[in-house]
Amino acid sequence: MKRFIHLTYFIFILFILNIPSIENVDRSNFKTCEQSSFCRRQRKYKPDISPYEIDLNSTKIIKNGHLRFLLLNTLKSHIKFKLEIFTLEHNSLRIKINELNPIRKRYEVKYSLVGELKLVNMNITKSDEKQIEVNFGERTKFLLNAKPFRLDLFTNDIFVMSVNSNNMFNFEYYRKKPESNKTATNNNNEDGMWEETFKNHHDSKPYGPSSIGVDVNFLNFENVYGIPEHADAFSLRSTHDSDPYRLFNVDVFEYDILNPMALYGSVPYMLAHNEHTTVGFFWLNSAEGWIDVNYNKLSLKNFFSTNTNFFATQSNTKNNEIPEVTTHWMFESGIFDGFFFMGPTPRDIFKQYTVITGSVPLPPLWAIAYHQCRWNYIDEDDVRNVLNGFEHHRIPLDVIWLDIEHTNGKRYFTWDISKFPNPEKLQDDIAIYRRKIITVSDPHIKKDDGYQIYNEAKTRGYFVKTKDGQDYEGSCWPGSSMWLEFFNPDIFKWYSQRYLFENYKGTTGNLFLWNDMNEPSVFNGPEITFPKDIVHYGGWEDREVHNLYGMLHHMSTFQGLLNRSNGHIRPFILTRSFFAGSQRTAAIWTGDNSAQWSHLKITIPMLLSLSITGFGFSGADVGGFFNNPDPKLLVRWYQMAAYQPFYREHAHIDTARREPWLFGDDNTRLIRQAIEQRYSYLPYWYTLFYKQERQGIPPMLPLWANFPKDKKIFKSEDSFMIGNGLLVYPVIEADINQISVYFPGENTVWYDIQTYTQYNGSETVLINVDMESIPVYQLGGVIIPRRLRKRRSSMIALHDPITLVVALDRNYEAKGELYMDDGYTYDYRRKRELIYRRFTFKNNELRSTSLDTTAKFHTDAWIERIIILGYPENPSRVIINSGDKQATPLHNYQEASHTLIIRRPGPSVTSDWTLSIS
Ligand code: NBV
Repeated sequence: MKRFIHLTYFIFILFILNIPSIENVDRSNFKTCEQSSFCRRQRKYKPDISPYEIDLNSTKIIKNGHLRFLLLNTLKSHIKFKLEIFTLEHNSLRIKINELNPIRKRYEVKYSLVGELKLVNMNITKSDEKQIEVNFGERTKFLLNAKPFRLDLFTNDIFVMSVNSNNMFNFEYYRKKPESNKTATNNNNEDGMWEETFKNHHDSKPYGPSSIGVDVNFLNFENVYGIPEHADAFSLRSTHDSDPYRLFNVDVFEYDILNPMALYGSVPYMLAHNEHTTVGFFWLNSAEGWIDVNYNKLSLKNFFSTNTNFFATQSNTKNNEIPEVTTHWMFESGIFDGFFFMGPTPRDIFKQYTVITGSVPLPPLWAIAYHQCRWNYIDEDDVRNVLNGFEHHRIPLDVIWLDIEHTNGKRYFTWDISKFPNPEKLQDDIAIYRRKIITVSDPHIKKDDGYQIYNEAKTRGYFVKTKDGQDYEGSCWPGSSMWLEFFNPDIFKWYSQRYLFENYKGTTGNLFLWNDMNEPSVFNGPEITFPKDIVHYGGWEDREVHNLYGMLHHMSTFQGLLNRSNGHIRPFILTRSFFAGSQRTAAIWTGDNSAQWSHLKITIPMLLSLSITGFGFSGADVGGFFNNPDPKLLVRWYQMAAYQPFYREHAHIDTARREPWLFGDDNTRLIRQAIEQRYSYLPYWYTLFYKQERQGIPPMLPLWANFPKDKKIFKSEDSFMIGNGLLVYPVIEADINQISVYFPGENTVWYDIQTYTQYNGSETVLINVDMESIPVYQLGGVIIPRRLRKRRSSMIALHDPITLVVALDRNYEAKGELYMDDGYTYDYRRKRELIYRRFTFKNNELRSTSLDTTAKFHTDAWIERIIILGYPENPSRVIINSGDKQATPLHNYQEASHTLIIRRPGPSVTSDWTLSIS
């Protein structure tokens, strides 16, 4: 019966969306740049000289670190803009441009920023009527040119970025609708300024044009990255022959890969990297955006002479030409609010962006372990059988998920009691191995007077309104639905309270949340989402705030989960839609991918783009959401995702069941091994997630983040790193028996984590692979903590002993860290109940010291094994000193692989100790 209902929905959706085939996305549901009138207008704007000029006589020093100027459009002299410059801590700069006296207030995003930004002093080193030059931060400066307006930015005296050097700054000020245009026709509608129709959807544009375009150019760079979410290359491709990259949160059914179409989330943040510097540009704007990317050569001859010396030091200043990436950013409304991160190192950039927008907080330990999901686990028996399957096949598992069918007719916060008569008991049973359950909660509310949430929200006027002030009604999974107005703080709070135990009946402290469809997805809306002219709280049109809706939804859910434990237990939420700042309260996944090798492959660039733009906790559906993976693809997916931050198997309701043991014993074993590898590295992952909270460094990194000078890897997207210690080259092609592995870095040495075979840096090696292989290498110089005992879940392994894998570099040295806490509460912050240890190997001694002496955490965990890779000879003696105790643990030396294994050295992970080898 359910199947039948589902099928009816499905056909209904195909009908509404006009989807002719279910194989691929129907692009006609989504606008091209040509069909989005502001993009069309901005894209063709390119005057020879920019009409925008700064009146330097207007310069006002508001305070040290904050300047204000008047910016004029010389073609429309009555329109004035204010340009503000803020020099921020950590080598960052903020530039805001807004109309001086707009006839309608323009929207400024506040939700992405964490608190007050700290200003630092600026030093005006030159100022005349043509330009001003200002030093700030560490060897960073900007040059503001008045006529025309142009901003040049320098890191370590090297010219890195410029704004409006291609004259594309174009600010559509708010204006009164001309009388003659009141009944707009094609002729007097000034290219879509006053209204616009897409398919059968009419956008009334009551306030007319309001878009902003600007060029931001990266000098001496050949690669730019970021601006997720797109199913595209990591090093962004030129859009010369395609549409620009689009940022507009939408639900794309069966998305295609390798194209710039918008997806579920948006982060208007781009990074550029070369062998000297990493820089970033973030335009805080929540409206629909488009970004063109072009790779050029810039002739120095045509460049203004004063700056030529800034290129002199650079290696590729050949033939008086330098590479340049020109980017053209276009947003439909809002203000120009640009942040420039001046680096110079990749780690500086991660810090700089996350100081502004926040970093991913340390998740509960179980959240970074393995998750089993499906649309849908049908009923309580099904859930129990799946859990038994994990027992029977000895596969570790931490979380089981329930999709929309667990509810009573897609009424979120309810249960279908015919299938889940006793959800609390189910959750208690799941908790035996400290496992968790996650239920889905979407933002559309079924229009049904018998549904309490609907009734209350309706009576209180809590739904999003149309331009005429009516409750906006659209269709989604439950049929006719309405959407909650999260922008209103009262509604935000009210929604968060729906998660309280007394309101969300049948739930226990063992249940966490999944927010889906929150772009939002509206089956019969324009581009499957809200009409742009609906009106949110405060009178803002969806046009202005569209990309924030999903973020507010999951932020409210986060608040709700936090309240359930009075702020004691770390929440976990997975969201599909996101914006800059979402990383503070939710993990994300890449939505409805497909069981194809090409989708397995694209996962790497997609997750890397997310990682470097703040989303260090992200993943893709293992196996592919749509369609059925063949066993090889499924196994390869498990193997790759074991080394990606969020690790969840998930599948569409119409796919064949896919639990790990359904593909024959060999494949079950391979999947088990992949998941076991994930569990064995959890102490390392957890330590990296802690560092991410503290320093903004994501656990999954592009190779260049660790080897910034190695030019061979600037475009790599077949491999990635976990922290600075593990290099992962997953097998992402069907039927191959060799892969080509490039080991980055000069003078580095790498160790295969299974065989301990050594490889040299800067070399490419053909590696033989079979279905068992997950090519992963540990960098010499790094110590990695692991847990090698096999357990049912991460949480019951919390106090298990640790194995240290010490990979020696060419100087026979190495270092690493271990972070531990209770795995689920905030006591690590409030009571400092944590352990943060440093391990250093040098001069034949391995030492464990505390990195945080104020911290305390009780654990019985001890060091049960130390594996030293690249040790040159069989030592005669190994002694360990811990406090006043001394021991001589057994050791074993493997000549062929130069591996020294020390068995049961015995110290507690909390104590200081020294291991001496002679
Ligand atoms: O809730 C059903 C699905 C969910 O399984 C998937 O992960 C989401 O991305 N949801 C989308 C709605 C329907 C998709 C066709």
